[in-house]
Amino acid sequence: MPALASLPAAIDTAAIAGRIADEGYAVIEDYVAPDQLRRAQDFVRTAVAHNGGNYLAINGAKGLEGTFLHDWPEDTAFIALCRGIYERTSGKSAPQSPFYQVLRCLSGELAARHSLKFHYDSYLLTALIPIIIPERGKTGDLLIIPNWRRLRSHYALNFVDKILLDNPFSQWLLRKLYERGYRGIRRLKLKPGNLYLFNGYRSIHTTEACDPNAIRSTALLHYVDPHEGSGLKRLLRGG
Ligand SMILES: O=C(O)CCC(=O)C(=O)O
Ligand SMILES: [Fe+2]
Repeated sequence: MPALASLPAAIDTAAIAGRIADEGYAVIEDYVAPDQLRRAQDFVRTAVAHNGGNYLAINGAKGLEGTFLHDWPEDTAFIALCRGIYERTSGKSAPQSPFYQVLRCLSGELAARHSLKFHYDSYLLTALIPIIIPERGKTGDLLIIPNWRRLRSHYALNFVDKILLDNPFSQWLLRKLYERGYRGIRRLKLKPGNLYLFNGYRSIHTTEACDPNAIRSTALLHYVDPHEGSGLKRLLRGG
């Protein structure tokens, strides 16, 4: 089965990389075919219902059989797209690294705990496909301060960045800025089936809160960990 909607023959990865650099993100509208999207939505609704209406996350493709999410990390067109963006952005040839995949389903009381946590991703490129987005009330927009930091040459510097961001004061400050409508924090209204691409490693970002009785689900593929070979990283993560 064709996993995703077929792309225009000559998808312009240079233009997409340019948009990510200049505007902070790029969108490919209706990337997922409608029937594939519906199947993934059914999967999420069932999974959340089995979990008592509560938050859940699935790492990797296992368990996602029968939905496009299962085939997505192996999809040739999608891999070519990410490799192209990576090469245009970094000027280097893309490594043979696998994607790190997560399916997030925010729902129920635990949803709040997984919202408004500003962070950097460990991987350079983040590809996000919204599966279900609430249409009313708090819609769980993506908040992003694009391309806020550079790629760090050493894991130690990256680690310091993360500590500077992941502490109560910085989180409080960012939430205040967000509440006051600070313009540096962009707000992306997400549409199911679109593909959103941004530099997750370089951009401070998070999910806005959404109503606990709604479901907000996104599928993420993270591409290229620049500190993969770091001994310090292995040491700090215990192996
Ligand atoms: O679900 C989203 O909109 C973003 C999630 C995210 O940033 C992450 O899982 O790293
Ligand atoms: Fe993230």
